[in-house]
Amino acid sequence: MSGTDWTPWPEEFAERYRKEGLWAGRPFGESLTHWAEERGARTAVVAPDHRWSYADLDRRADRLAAGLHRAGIRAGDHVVVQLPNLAEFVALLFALFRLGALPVIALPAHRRSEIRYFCEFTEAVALFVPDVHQGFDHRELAAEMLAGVPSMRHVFVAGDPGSFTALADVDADPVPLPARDPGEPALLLLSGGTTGVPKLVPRTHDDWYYSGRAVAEACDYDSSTVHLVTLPIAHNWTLTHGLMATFHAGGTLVLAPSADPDVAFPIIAGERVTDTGMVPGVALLWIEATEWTDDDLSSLRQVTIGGTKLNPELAKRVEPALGCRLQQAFGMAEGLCGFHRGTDPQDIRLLSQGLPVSPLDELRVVDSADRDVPPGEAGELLARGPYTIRGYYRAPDHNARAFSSDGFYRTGDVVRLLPTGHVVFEGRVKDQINRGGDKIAAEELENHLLAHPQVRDVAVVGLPDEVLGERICACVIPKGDQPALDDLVDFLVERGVAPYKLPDRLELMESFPLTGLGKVSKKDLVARLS
Ligand code: J2J
Repeated sequence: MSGTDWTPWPEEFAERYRKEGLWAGRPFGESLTHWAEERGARTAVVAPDHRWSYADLDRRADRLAAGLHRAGIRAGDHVVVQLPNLAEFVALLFALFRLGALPVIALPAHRRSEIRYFCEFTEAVALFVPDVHQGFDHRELAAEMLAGVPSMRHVFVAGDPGSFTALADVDADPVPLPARDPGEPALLLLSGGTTGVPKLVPRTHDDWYYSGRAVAEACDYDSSTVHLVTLPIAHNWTLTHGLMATFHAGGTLVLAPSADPDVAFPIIAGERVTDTGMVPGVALLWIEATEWTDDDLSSLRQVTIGGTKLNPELAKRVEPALGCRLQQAFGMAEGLCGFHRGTDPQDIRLLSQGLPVSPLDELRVVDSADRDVPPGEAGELLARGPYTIRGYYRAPDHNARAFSSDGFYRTGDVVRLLPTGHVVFEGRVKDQINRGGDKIAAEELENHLLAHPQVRDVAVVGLPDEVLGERICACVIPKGDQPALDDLVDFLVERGVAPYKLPDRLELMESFPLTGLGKVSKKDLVARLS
């Protein structure tokens, strides 16, 4: 990746992270080789498509890397990976790390609007998709990308490939590949986002490996850990807390196709799952399901809840219902994450969202003029540290706003710090909606809606919701005939917007309340509509 595409840590910070032993200086491809030598036959991945030992995974990653190399994919190429929870996703990730091709990790729910942007913006040469997932034929979308994106040359399909190449057939005898630089980006994650177009998060081998290790330590993972992933594996949270932390500890990663208790509970019983992560809405479903299920959940040691704030009343029900320890977690694709520790007392685990995982995480809580607030008071969280990025991919203008001049990431989250260092989430200053853990940038949705012929102006806000935390409300000043919610939803679907971004509610208005500076006051809109 070229020097203008991403922002490395200043040398004095990089040196300190190396000297303190946080950055291991080992690229991921090599880590897997090392794990396979050490652990051989131990089970690494269990998924609907395969059950692989560490040695199997290592072999498959090698053969896949060689097959992709034969197809013409090279170090420095960008590729877009949009795969659900399959073992092949894990092998592909390591194959790409070995090749030095940079994956953009898209969510299975993304559609034409997002995928096209990722492909064009990164000049991707390949797209990896499932055949049909949750009723959507990804091969049709891939055909559009191949026809419409000039850089795109290959489509690989997990499952029935149609006219494309089956991922399962990408297989060749391993070839020598040049060593990778662990200080360079290994993958591009998606930011939750606040802007008109999504932002990409470049994570290096060094920083991302370290975050996996730090999470494994915070969660007390060891070789007996069996971690179940029910959310999409493509989320930073599941990738770090699931994949990286579990592999770091030598445990087993179990990938489930869904968080539905009917699917997940028999897997917990069958695989003797010890740990899993979920958003609060799924926790509620699971708690309710324990009343009628007789699946054996006794192997669970800990469930981790995060992504959006867990209500303390729901938090209290978790341990009695699921029979295991509750841990809360917070984090962001940009890096910083926090988890509760085994030694944290119950009140801390019920009322805070976690403790940063690294001793070298630096947190500031500031007011609107960037001054530190008095200890214990709420303000915006700024973060810097060994696994928090210093800039988004190819976004110099946005970076100037999203990072302080001394390299702190402005999270847009309003928090308060307890004397123990635990973080309590209080709200948000960023223009984003958190719908059950799915993040929606209001501006992105507003841009789409402004293109609708019956929309003169629009403001998208999150309204409080008991189960999801927030729901999406589009406030519209109409032009001509008044649009209905279905009209707007159909329009967004037609434009290829991911289903999780579709508004739940429409409010028609004649004008918007304004702030003193003449901007739309979303705070007043939310207060008026809640
Ligand atoms: C309130 N808001 C939270 C929480 C994240 C671990 C856990 C989650 C993510 C994640 C992650 C929250 N309570 N417990 O990457 O490693 C909101 C904040 C944050 C944004 C980031 C991880 N946990 N949030 O959710 O990149 O607003 O990462 O800035 O998807 O989610 O979203 P995302």
